[in-house]
Amino acid sequence: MSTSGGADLVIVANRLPVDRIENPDGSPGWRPSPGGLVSALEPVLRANDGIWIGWPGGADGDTAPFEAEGLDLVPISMTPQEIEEFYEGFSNATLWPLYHDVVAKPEFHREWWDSYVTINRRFAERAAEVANEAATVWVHDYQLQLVPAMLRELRPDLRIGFYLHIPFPPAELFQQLPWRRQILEGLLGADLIGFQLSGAAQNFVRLVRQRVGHKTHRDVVYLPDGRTVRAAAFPISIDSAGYEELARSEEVARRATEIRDALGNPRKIFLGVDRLDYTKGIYARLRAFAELVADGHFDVEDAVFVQVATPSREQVEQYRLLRDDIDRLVGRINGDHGQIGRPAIHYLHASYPREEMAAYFRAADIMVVTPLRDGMNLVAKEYVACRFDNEGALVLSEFAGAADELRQAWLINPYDINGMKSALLDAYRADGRELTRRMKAMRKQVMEHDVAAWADKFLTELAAVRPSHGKSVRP
Ligand code: GDG
Repeated sequence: MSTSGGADLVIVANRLPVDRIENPDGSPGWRPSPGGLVSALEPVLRANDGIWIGWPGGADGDTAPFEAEGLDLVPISMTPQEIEEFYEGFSNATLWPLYHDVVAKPEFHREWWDSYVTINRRFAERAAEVANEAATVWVHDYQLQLVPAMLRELRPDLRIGFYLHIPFPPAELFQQLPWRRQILEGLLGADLIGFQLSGAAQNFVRLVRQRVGHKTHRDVVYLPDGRTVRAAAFPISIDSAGYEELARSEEVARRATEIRDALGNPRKIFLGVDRLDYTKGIYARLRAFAELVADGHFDVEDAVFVQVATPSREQVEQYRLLRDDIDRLVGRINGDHGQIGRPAIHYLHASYPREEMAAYFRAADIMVVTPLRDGMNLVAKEYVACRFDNEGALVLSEFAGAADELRQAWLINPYDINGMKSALLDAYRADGRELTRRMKAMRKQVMEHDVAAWADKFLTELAAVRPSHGKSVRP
């Protein structure tokens, strides 16, 4: 933040990039939350007197800006009722399922919508206060789709970008939303709207033409006031070199060996790593594996499945139901196929440090990523980045954004259990040459397109939409 208290670059995201912790002396403190977004944006934030606006989690009312890990942070507070209606409700029980192919039924409640508007306004007003004249504001994700238009109204001098991390649904599904027009108009407040895939950008442009009636040509929307908005794909990535470096470390190598030993050194280890979310296809994946065991293709000496499911959105009913379903399925599979001290599925409902995840990636022979729908899926890319040995197989859903880039994975339709079973078997049986051929090609893609390149491309193209408007951000 400059001495005037303003910033030339403002990131607006639902969450701040830090987690609350308790210091050894019992005082409260902050720790940077793990994730590529923070590490990608940190250098740009530093170079541009940047500020990050977000919710710190929890329901305290503190709104004073603070510094943590050298980042200038501006907290947005929410009451318990707002958390319930805006976050658990409209964001995670309306928009999340609607944008993921309606794999769960979205709930539409007018009070939730009212709360969504209130909170979006709170973020927009705060951004309007802290942004310098002609600054760049980059708004993130589905929780904040109204912020671009609200902010533009308050501060027409700003350059505004928006990035959607999750899929943008086809018109046929988006149409269900009672507030569809408001969402489209909210997004159109931005100069550039980024999506994971070009199909999502096309869905958006088509909806704007049909529902709002604006003129469009290819990826550009022409507004009646003469302004243009571009909607394009910017597939997100990871800190690829950072993951590779971690995977190469001795501690991670040692821990990977320890993990294999603890699992009884089976011939092959299958691995799943996901937030415990119904979009991730965990249930069908475990069933496919269990059927392969039941069919006699392998027993617990040959193969085990490790599923790490990170706790997520535990206040939302659908997530509690999913947890019960998975608990029951794992219990049944292990009851049917496990041996004393050797379950078929090792199920960990917990979250681990990055180093531990890298050790799992190194220990696993077959990474199984089978979402029913996923914007990108970073886990698939992290696995690839960790396999500097050019070994390891990736089984990947066609419905993850990552499938567009990782063409050499064993691609599957997660709704087709038999197809999934044969892909798991093929990956299990593949010889070293085949694995290396595929992994090398995927590594080229992931190592050459990292998250820093993603952020750089988005900010460069944001500046190019209306070159004479707004200051330039230093990449
Ligand atoms: C959304 C979109 C899009 C998971 N468990 C642990 C842990 N993780 C990390 C993974 C990965 C991240 O969390 C999850 O990212 P994904 O991309 O797989 O999925 P979402 O959380 O749904 O993310 C998605 C993404 O946004 C980015 O735009 O790709 O499509 O849905 O980095 O490694 N990390 C640690 N411990 C865990 O236990 N440290």
